[in-house]
Amino acid sequence: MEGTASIELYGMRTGNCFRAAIALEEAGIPYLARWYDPRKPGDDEASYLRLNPTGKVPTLVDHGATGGPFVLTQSNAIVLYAGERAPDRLFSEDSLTGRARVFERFFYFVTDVIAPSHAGFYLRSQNEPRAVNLLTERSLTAIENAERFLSVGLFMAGDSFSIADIAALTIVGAMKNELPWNRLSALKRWFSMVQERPAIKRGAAAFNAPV
Ligand SMILES: N[C@@H](CCC(=O)N[C@@H](CS)C(=O)NCC(=O)O)C(=O)O
Repeated sequence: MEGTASIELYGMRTGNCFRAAIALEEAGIPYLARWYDPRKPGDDEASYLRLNPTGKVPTLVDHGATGGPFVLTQSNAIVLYAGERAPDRLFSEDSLTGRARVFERFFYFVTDVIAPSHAGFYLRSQNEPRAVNLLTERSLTAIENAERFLSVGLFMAGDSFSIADIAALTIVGAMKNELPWNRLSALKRWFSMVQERPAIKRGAAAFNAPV
């Protein structure tokens, strides 16, 4: 999102970076997407490592934060930061229990779906096919089990869009070719619906024309 951006988001075209960009878009927070590829860091490497010593993406820098520039280096922390700034848009419910449900579903996707999938991605590079298959199956089963969330509400945590949908969207998108869509009618309906959201389209394209 263009505008008076005091926020820079460094990243590239990966699920973790999309999640961060989509959260900023859905929250209506202006930011500047800055391309950084950890595998081809070039001359920017030293300055990037000062921001994020792991060398990974995404990294958010909020130049307008109280007390000076504020740096965040975990995609899901960036999602929560965006949510804190626009709770009505991203935490969906204002009741204690409604908000707890949003966090339950958000962490379901982060810990039970995204984490095993990322571990599997690493093990693929270590030539561990059996472990990769086990972890991939675990992620896919957890996505299939999310069908029940959608049988009682339009979105992952009820009838309003929330950070739970952002966490779900990026990993369902990444694993879409491996999912048994014929037995996931609610997930199919949800996936088509959320992909049409303008903020999601903008977030998914944030690193298409990098600065
Ligand atoms: N837990 C971190 C993971 C970040 C991460 O692994 N980023 C990948 C791209 S999706 C990366 O930068 N990989 C390059 C590398 O490991 O050198 C997050 O969610 O932000």
